[in-house]
Amino acid sequence: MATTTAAPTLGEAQTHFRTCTLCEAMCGVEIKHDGEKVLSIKGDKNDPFSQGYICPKATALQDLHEDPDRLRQPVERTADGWKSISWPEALDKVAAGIQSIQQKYGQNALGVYLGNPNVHNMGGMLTIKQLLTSLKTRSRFSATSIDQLPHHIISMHLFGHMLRIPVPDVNNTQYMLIIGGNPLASNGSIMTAPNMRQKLKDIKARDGKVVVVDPRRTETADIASEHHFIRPATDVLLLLAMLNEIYTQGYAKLDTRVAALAPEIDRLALFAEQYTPESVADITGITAAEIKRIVKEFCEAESSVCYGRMGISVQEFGLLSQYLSMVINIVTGRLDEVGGLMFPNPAVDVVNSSGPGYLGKRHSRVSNLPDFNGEYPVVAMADEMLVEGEGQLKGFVTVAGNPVLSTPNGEKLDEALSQLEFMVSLDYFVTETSRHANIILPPVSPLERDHYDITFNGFAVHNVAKYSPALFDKTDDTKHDWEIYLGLAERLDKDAPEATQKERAATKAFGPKFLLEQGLKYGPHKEVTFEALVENPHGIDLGPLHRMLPEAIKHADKQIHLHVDFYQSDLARVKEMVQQYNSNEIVLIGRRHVRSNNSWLHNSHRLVKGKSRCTLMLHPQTAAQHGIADGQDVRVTSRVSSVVIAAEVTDELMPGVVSIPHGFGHGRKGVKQKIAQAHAGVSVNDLTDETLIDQLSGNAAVNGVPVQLEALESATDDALATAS
Ligand SMILES: Nc1nc2c(c(=O)[nH]1)N[C@H]1C(S)=C(S)[C@@H](COP(=O)(O)OP(=O)(O)OC[C@H]3O[C@@H](n4cnc5c(=O)[nH]c(N)nc54)[C@H](O)[C@@H]3O)O[C@H]1N2
Ligand SMILES: Nc1nc2c(c(=O)[nH]1)N[C@H]1C(S)=C(S)[C@@H](COP(=O)(O)OP(=O)(O)OC[C@H]3O[C@@H](n4cnc5c(=O)[nH]c(N)nc54)[C@H](O)[C@@H]3O)O[C@H]1N2
Ligand code: SF4
Ligand SMILES: [Mo]
Repeated sequence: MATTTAAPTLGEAQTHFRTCTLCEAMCGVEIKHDGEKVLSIKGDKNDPFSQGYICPKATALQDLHEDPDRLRQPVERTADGWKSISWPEALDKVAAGIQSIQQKYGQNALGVYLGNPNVHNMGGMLTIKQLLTSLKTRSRFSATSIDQLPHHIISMHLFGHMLRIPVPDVNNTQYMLIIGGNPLASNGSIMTAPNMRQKLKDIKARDGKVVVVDPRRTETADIASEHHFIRPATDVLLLLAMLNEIYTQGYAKLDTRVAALAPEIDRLALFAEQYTPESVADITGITAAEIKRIVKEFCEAESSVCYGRMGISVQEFGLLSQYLSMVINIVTGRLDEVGGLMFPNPAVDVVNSSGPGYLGKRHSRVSNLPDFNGEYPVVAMADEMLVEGEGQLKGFVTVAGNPVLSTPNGEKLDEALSQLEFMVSLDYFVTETSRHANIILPPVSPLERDHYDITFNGFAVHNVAKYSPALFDKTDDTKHDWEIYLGLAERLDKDAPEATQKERAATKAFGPKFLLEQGLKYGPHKEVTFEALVENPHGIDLGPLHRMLPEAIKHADKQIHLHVDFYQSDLARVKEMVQQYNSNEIVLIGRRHVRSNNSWLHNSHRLVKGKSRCTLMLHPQTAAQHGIADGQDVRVTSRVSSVVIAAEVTDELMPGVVSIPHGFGHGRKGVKQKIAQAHAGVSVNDLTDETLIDQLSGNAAVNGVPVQLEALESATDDALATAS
C-alpha cells in the first residue's frame, strides 16, 4: 500500500492525494478510501495548480477502477469466445504471433497504433520506446495525426523541437482569442489549465476580453465577451485577413526582442497581401468590420494571445491555420511575453530526451502521405492493411487506442482489422477495436500506478511538479503497461544492445520512477528531486510562466526559423478552395461534452446517465430546409457511408453546419461494455472521410466534412413549426 497516511489499517478511512490523469488539466484530487475501496473523490484544495477544482469526470477514476467489464487478465479469442489465459502464456503467444508475421511478410508487415491515453501514463511514456524498438517496424501510427500534429510540425520548424510548444498565458492575458477550442467542455488542450471557467471569468473581471470563433455557440462562447460563427475550415481565410489587417494598420512590431530572432520576419507582410478582410467575409461568415475590430482590439490590448485548437487543427488547412495563429502572435509581439504565448519550463523537460522530429522522411506505401517523426498519418492505416503488395500490413498492435471509433472511415478500418492474420491490443476493455485482437493484454487501473505528468507539465500555464504514488497496490497477477512493454521487449528483442538491456533491467528492478528521477536530474529545477516530490504530496509550485527565449530554442543558431516558403506554398490550395467554395453545402463538425472522454468513458453510469448526447445538432433554419423536426431520425450521408441519428434542433449551430460528437458507436457486435452498449449512439467517424485531409501535414480533417441530410419519416406539422 502506498498512501500518504502512515501505517494504514484496512477499514479505516484514509486520505490519498494524486493527479487525475483522465484529461490534460492535471487536477489534484483528494481520495478518501479504506485501503481497498474508494469512498469519495474530491478536488484537492491544497494542490497549488488546480486549487480544489475538478470536473465531473474525476469520479470516473473510481468507476473505471471498479468496472466489472474491465479486464484484469489477458484474454484470448477462441471459437467459443474470449478465454482468460495466464500472463506468461499470453506474452509468449503474442511474441510468437508477431514474430511469425514478421518472418513471413517482413518487419514492416506489422503495424502499431498508439492511442491517446499513452501520454497520460507515466510508466507508459517513459518506457514506450522499449516496446517500439523491439517491434522493429516502420509501420507506426498514432492519434497525433488526428489531433495536434500541426503544433509539432510548427514547433519543430520554428523552435527546433516538436515538443517546444508555447501555450497561452491565460492567468495574465487581457485578451484571449479562442479559435476552434472549447475548453469549458474539454478542460483545455495544449493548454493545461484546470478551471478554465474561472480563468476566463477572471480575464473579463480584470477588464479583459475573451473572444470565441466557432461554428457552434459553445459552453465557452456562452461565457465569453463575444462569439463569432465561422464556416468550418475557412479559418485560414480569417487568419490571413487578420494578418493582412495587422500590416495594413501598422500594428506589426518588427523591432521586438523576439522579432530580432526571426530572420525571415520581413517576408511575412507579403504572405497575406491578397487577403483583405473584405475578400474573406462572405466565405467565413464574419464581416470585414468585425475582423478589423477584432484585430484592433487584439493589437491594442495590453496583452493578448491567439489560441487555436481542434477546430483549426483537424481540418483541411490545419497546419497553415495553426502557423498563421503563431505568426500573428509573433508579429504582434505576443510570443514569449506575459499574457501572450509563453513556453512552460517543466521539471522534466522531454525536449532534452527526445529527437527534434522530422517530416516526410518516408511516405506511406498506398496513399503516399508523409510520415512525421516515424509515424504515418492515421488516414493511411486501413489502406495499408487492405491493399495487397509488398509491405501490406498483416499484423497489428494497438496500445491504448480505439481507432475504429476515433479515426476517419471507421467502417473501413473495422473491415481491415478483421482481415489481419494476427492482432494484439493493450486495453482495459473488449472495444470496437480490440474485439478484433487475438489477444488482449489489460494493464492495471490508473489508481494502481504512480504518476508524474511527463507530458502535460510541458503544456501547463503555470509551472508545477507533482508526484502521486499508487493508491492501491496491484495484485501479483496483474501488470502495468510498462511491464507488458518490457515483457514483450524481452521476448522479441533478446539480442538488444547492452545499454538497452541495462535500462530494461533497471526499470524492471526499480520501476519507471527511476527514469523519472533521471529526468528530474537533467531538468531545469535542481530543487525538484524525487524526495522533494514525495514530501509535497499536493505538488510544488514553480511559479508563473516567464520569458524563455532565446534559450528555449533548440536550433543551434538560437534563431526562429519561420520556413516561409514551406507554408506559403500552401496558399495555392487556399486559392483553389476560395474558387471552388460552395456555401450551400451542409458541413459536419464534431463536439465534446464535459462528461465524455473520447471513446472510452461511456461505461461509467454516472457519466452517461440522462438524455442522449449522441445527437445531430443543427440550426432551426437548416432543419426546416430539410423538413427535420427536433427529435426526428435523420439519415446523414457522406462520401463514405451514412448513419441514422436523432436531430437536436438548436440555434447553437451556425446555419448550414451540423454537429455529431465522436467516440460513440458502441452497438458494434462483440463489444463488451454493458453500460456503453446501452448508450451506443452512432460513430461520427463512420461519416468522416479518410481522403479528406490537410495535405500539407497529413493530418485528418474531421471538421468540415460535406454531408447530405434526409429526414426519415415525415414530421408532423406541429413539430416542423417548432423547428422553423
Ligand atoms: N471525428 C472526430 N474524431 C476524433 C476526434 C474528434 O474531435 N472528432 N478527436 C481525436 C482526438 S483529439 C484523439 S486524442 C483521438 C483519440 O483516439 P484513441 O486514442 O484511438 O481513442 P480513445 O477513445 O482515447 O481510446 C483509448 C483506448 O485506450 C484504453 N485505455 C485507457 N487508458 C488506458 C491505459 O492506461 N492503458 C491502456 N493500455 N489502455 C488504456 C481505453 O479503454 C480505450 O479503448 O480521437 C480522435 N478522433
Ligand atoms: N470532456 C472531454 N474532455 C476532453 C476530451 C473529451 O473527449 N471529452 N478529449 C481530450 C482531447 S484528446 C483533446 S485533443 C482535447 C480537445 O480540446 P478542444 O479542442 O478544446 O475540444 P473540442 O471540443 O474538440 O473543441 C473544438 C471546437 O472547435 C469547433 N470547430 C469545429 N470545426 C471548426 C472550424 O472549422 N473552425 C473553428 N474555428 N472551430 C471549429 C467545435 O465546434 C469545438 O467547439 O480535449 C480533451 N478533453
Ligand atoms: S478536468 Fe480533467 S484532470 Fe481535471 S478532474 Fe476533470 S478529467 Fe480530471
Ligand atoms: Mo486528443
